Amino acid sequence: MTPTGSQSTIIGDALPNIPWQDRPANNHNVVWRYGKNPIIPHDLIPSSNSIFNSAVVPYEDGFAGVFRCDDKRRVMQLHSGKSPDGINWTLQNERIQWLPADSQIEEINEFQYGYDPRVRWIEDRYYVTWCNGYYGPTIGVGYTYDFETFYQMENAYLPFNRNGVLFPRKINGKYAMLSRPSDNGHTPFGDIYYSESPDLTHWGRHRYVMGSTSGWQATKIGAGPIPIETQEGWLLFYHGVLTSCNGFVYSFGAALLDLEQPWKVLYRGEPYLLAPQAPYERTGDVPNVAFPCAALADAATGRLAIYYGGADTVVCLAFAYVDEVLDFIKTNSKI
Ligand code: BMA
Repeated sequence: MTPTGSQSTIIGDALPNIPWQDRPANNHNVVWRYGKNPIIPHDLIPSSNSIFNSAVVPYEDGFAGVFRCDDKRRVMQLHSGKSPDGINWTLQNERIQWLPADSQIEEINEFQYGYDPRVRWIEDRYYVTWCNGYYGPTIGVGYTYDFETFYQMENAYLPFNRNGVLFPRKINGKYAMLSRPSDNGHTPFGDIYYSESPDLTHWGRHRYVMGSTSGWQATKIGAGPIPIETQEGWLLFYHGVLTSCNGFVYSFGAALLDLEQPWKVLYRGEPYLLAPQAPYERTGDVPNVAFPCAALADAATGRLAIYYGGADTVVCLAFAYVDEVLDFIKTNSKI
């Protein structure tokens, strides 16, 4: 495969400082790993047992993010971080203390746990969604302007739900989110749904998007990074899970969703794009997990940098060209 030229189908901003490493000459995969993975070790900050499944965005001259840091009690926490280059990170040792966005939020603002964040600039601020403990997992919603002070809004849904992923802009005048209704345990099922909201508080008009199928995505699936807008549709990286005789195995692949009606799946790649095969994906607190929560995109070159958790222990980075991902989805789709 040859690198894409200077044009790409991404609708969005150029990101000249996107972290990047060319595909090694002997690598023929559409998605390839950063040679110095993992980029964040499990003990980057003194308070953490493990750091993984985290979300980053361009911020000022560099990058910022919200990180899943399980603490040494093994409680799942969210921490803020910043980086000049998207690879070397400084994380706050203390967890994010969510402030109620308004007085009605105070009664749900008792933080139980938070994990698997997603972050995106939408209109005038950085919105964060995460799996929020409220008598079981549901989708927390909040925002920040500076990655120092964070405000919590209403939970989007009733428990139980996970993998709440906002679209980067309103669609047909409404905010839009993917999510994965679930149960209170290690859910052995799971399909992706679409919901819309006039105000990021009241969510409805729920639509089925797609479900588990076979092979690497036989047990359950869930949206990964914020969908990337392209001229051909929304590019969605998502994780898929299979149940082996040794437990769940988390890989990721991609699908293309209709721009105006994103619950309509245009193409869906049958093979995975990345499966847990590197040592840091195979070995850790939860073996055999590659779990993407963020992707940076450079509209000028079509370069993508995908951030994913390795084995529920470390943060890893992988790269791809958007046009090659789209080709892969289209030529390997049964839809
Ligand atoms: C899911 C979530 C993810 C985790 C995965 C594998 O239910 O907890 O954060 O990566 O399990 O353990």
